[in-house]
Amino acid sequence: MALAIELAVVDVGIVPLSEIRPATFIGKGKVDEIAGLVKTHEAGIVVMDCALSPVQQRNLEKAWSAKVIDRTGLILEIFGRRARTKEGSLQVEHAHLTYQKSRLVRSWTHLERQRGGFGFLGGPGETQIETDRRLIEERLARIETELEKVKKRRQLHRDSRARVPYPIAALVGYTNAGKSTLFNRVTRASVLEADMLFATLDPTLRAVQLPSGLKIILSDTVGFISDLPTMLVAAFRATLEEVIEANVILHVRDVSHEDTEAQSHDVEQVLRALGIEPDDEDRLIEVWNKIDRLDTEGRTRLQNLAERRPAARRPVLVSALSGEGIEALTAAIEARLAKSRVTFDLALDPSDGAGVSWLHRNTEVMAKDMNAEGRLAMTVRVDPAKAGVVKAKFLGAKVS
Ligand SMILES: Nc1nc2c(ncn2[C@@H]2O[C@H](COP(=O)(O)OP(=O)(O)OP(=O)(O)O)[C@@H](O)[C@H]2O)c(=O)[nH]1
Ligand SMILES: [Mg+2]
Repeated sequence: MALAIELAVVDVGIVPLSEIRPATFIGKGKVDEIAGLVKTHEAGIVVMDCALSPVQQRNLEKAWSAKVIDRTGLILEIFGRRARTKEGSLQVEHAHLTYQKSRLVRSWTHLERQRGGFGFLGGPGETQIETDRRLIEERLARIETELEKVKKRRQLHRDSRARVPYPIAALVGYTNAGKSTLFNRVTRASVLEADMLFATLDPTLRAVQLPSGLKIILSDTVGFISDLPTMLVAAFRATLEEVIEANVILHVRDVSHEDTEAQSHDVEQVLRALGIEPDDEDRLIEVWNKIDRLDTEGRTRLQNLAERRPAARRPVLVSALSGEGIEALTAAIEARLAKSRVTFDLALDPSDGAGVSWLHRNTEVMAKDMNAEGRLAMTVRVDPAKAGVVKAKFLGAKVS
């Protein structure tokens, strides 16, 4: 994760802990040892994969004369660099400030004693901590108002997209699983794809035409990670709204990763939190990615595992990098979408230009032909939600 924000890592170590020290998290001997390392390497930052209390962080910074950040701090830092849209940046800033605020509250007594009464910006009698807290709260309130506005605007976008007849397929998965690579492979577009964590922070949407001619909207999303700080889960829920509304969800897994099972489990937890049942075979497709990295034995093992699952829940083995298995994947998407879509066989008056163009705009036109009676026969497919409108507009339409 440190590499994800281009930090040059000079040393890595594991510190065995028998108990957590309230003052410094790790033991005195280790604190001294790391102080030596920081000095030798002239390191500016020490990253600790744990949750530090504000007091621990301050004590360690003092002992090492270096900046100390914990897991949440690092994730916030990465998110901050990756946010590309207005909403993304606002959400990250919101999470960051909430994090700071919680630290201010918890370190209240210490800070108050240290800086009490000397608040530069504060009114009479206001302590620094109160000023900091007030400033943070004001900024948080402003961000919330702005987020509301951005959200409303996005809802408008979504409403206009709801009028588009294309179904949505969303890519979800653990960070670095290969979602963006797969997105590119399928759309042949170019979005930021990189060997770094959280390369995609804001959802990316693209319309694609599947080999059968069916147009869908493919949505790339932010990667999941284990132990994501709760405040971030909340802040990033919004970026996953596309997923909640998707007709098909592709769960992309890096099956060449040693932790693939645990990662998959984490992703399923998040999906459940979003109200999506990971076992919903009508909506979910598991994509087992990076099979090019497996040896013959590993491949056979996975193929066997996949084949043991019932057909409706069988994962698709692919390599987003080499393109292997992509056809099977698009076929699986088609099959999944066809299940939930309603097909109509309509017979229109050939002079009904408005009707024909309405159908082209609002449905997926699968066939159009003049029939023996001189009527225009059209076969169209729509989302169940739209079936009523089609029926109402084209009375006498038969559902096939
Ligand atoms: N060998 C191999 N590498 C792959 C494959 N798919 C993706 N990668 C590599 O895995 C790394 C991560 O890929 P991304 O597509 O950025 O992953 P992501 O899931 O979008 O990651 P986040 O956006 O960070 O959540 C990149 O270096 C890709 O080149 C694959 O099928 N085979
Ligand atoms: Mg990505």
